[in-house]
Amino acid sequence: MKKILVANRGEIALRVMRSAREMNIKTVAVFSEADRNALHVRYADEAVFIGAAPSSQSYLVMEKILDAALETKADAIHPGYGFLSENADFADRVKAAGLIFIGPSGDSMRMMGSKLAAKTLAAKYKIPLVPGTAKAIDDVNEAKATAMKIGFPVLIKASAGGGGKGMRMVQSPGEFEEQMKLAVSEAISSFGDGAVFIERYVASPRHIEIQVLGDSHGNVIHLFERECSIQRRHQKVVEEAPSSVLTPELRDQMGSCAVQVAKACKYEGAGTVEFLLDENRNFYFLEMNTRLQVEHPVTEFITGLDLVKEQIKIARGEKLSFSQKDIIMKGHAIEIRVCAEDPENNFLPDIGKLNTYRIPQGPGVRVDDGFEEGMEIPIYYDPLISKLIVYGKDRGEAIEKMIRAIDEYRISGVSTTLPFCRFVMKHPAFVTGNFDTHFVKKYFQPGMMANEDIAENEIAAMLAVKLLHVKKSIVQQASGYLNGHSSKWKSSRSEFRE
Ligand code: MV4
Repeated sequence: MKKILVANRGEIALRVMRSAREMNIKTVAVFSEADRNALHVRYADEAVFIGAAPSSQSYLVMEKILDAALETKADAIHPGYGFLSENADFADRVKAAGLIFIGPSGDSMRMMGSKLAAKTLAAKYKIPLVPGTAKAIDDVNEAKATAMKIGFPVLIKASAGGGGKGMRMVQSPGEFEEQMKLAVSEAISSFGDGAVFIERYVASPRHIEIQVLGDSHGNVIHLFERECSIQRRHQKVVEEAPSSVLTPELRDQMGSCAVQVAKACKYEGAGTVEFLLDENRNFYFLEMNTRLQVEHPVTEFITGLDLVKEQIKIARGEKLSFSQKDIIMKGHAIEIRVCAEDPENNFLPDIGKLNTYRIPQGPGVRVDDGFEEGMEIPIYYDPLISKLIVYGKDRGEAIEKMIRAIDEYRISGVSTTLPFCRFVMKHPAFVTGNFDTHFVKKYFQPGMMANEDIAENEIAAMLAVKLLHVKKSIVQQASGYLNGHSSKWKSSRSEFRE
């Protein structure tokens, strides 16, 4: 493999090119009209223009990417994440064009792209699944009877969905029929596939995923977990490894299940097996993501591996150079996503120019970004400016390092999620590790980030509402009182920890 075309943009395109360069492999960038001056274009050895700014006319057009690869005589394509990365037909077409797709086969992707097929496969290996239907439901009455057996609330999920898309909660039998009809028609219009299934609703889960690597010789290993419960509308905001709730035994069990899922679909490359963990630490397989994920750097920190290099070696047909027992995790890593969004305004994407852009540095700090000072954030793509990843000897040190790094970051010109991430790092529920996927909606409201003392007072006031059901006016009084007497409340705030 002498030349890789990277079919992506932004931080992930740069991330892939850096590893390729260290392996003495040439790189080709592709770029849209909006990315003429982008860093990934300047970093690559060659660059090919592929069309107008909207991704539907550039980064998503298979024909243009394939032509660019053939024209520059690249011998492989790395898809990054998003765009064409989980498109089974694209993987097949890359192969048919005589090129190497750095990722799993089209068949593995298709198998995991169908959540029902994935569940059926997992069931064969006795991997724990959330109680529910194992096949597509088409008869409403039968489905309703099943839902009654499972117990409400239930979730109706689209088989072709995933990542939270095409999910509907049903609270009671009376709503079932209507919700199911809506779910089916939504699945048809969004995915062209009306197959849906039902699952018991797990009320307060954690989202824990296992990183796996599989080679073309049938070897599969796992690289432990990433805790991704801090998310907003299915967009992860903070990711960390390891999870503070997994015991070594549970880690082994979940890891073995993930390896079995990957083996069952003959997985090649880097993949992620997603689980829900309930309050009693029961875990359930949800789905598999057949790409390198945004949050892969936390795994790189705790294992010392370079996942892109591993992907490239696997794509070259090499055997994994280690076995499960060689993989040791050490320390603690946390990643935050720095997005051009306004946390004070419902996380509305904010576009504009990065007037100031200075990144944090120092021991244990990694910034993966694709911008520099003076650049415009294009409106056409996702609002990720950078990923800030820190590594410490333990979770406490990693949190302290993250706060220090956030405070060093200087960005002006656009609003970012940095203050929100700082709020998370300081929140007692995060610090104690006592949180689930409802963290953001449970604890965050605009106005809480301005300064730490106020934020803590408002948390106290919010908890007071929850615990005592006191009237709003009293809480406002309390909040006013608290703002003037923060030290008193700070000293006793441990009482408010969940
Ligand atoms: C669930 C669930 C509760 N019960 N399934 C959302 C993403 C997709 N991968 C599956 N998701 C969920 N499935 C059952 N049976 C709750 C979620 C869920 C969620 C999962 C992980 C991380 C964040 C989430 C936010 C809302 C809902």
